[in-house]
Amino acid sequence: MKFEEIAQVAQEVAAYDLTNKEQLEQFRNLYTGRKGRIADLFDGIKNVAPEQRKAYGQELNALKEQALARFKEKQEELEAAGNNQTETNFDFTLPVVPQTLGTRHPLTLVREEIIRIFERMGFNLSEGPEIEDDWHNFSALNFPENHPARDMQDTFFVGADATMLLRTHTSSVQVRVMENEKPPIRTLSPGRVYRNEAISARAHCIFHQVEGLFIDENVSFADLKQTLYYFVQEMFGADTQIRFRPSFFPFTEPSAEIDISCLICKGAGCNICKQTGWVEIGGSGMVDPEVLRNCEIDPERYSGFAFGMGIERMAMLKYQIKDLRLFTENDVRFLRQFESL
Ligand code: 2U9
Repeated sequence: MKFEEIAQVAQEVAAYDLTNKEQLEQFRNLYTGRKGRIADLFDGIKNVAPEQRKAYGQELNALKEQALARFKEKQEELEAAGNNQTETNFDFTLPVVPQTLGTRHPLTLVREEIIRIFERMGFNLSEGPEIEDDWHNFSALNFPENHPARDMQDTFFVGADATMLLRTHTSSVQVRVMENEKPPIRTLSPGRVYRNEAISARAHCIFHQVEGLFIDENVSFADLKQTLYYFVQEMFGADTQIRFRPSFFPFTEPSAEIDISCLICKGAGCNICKQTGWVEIGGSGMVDPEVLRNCEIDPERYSGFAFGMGIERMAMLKYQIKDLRLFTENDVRFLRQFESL
């Protein structure tokens, strides 16, 4: 009977759930403590038949060892887990802190869209320095010595002798392309340009342009019109009208301003188009033979067209932005409204 009791307690000791400190304490009270079951069994030795006492004592000692070993093992495990505070105390049910994704700047979105459209027509991209010399920014482009753009009031000159300047248009990049490459040339040069202007809702001393240049044999004004017509349809939608108004630039002849039908009122007249139904997006023209000659391209063999458009202007029209300063203020309430990354 007594032997069966030892076996019974041994089973309980092996199966006892010991996953926390409270259970460990109960286990001690129930089995290994001074008033526990194992101590009771030791007390009961006097009732065991003398010839069985030795065997009984051995089995009881084995049970005691087993119970103490189990207690010690679990106690060490729980202590080790208790030292690793961060893991045990972390509340996995807490809501996560949301990860905020950035958005692309509206000028980047518009620039990339323009590039994609002209790439489909076979234009490549060209880049050049923002600090330029007089030749690439003015002289090669046929600006006369006394042209107002060469004035300090209009252009930022750099250095004590003012021989360098911050480019006033990306035409300087296209001059470099013409100097370095033979026609056919189809290139697009987007980039930052600088003009000495007071900052307002409509003007900034830093802004962005995209200019295009197409030089080959037999390039005509009809090619210019068709290229820009395709661009406007793709950029602003198939129901957008385009018109050309005669103009003058030193580097093109003939020259024309590019207008599109107002995106807001579709030509009916509104505040954006000042009731005219038309808004200007840039300028264009046939490259002046003198400019081709300056870049050592034979104007008897080659002709070409060029155009320039303001990226801010197109972004303002596309997204109905009324103040140019929003593009450079980095106010996230403004920036967050555009396409996320
Ligand atoms: C070369 C020869 C000719 C580029 C051109 C314009 C007309 C033009 C303005 C529009 C608004 C600049 O962003 S804006 O302020 N640009 O009106 N640009 S033709 O003509 C070139 C370029 C390079 C070698």
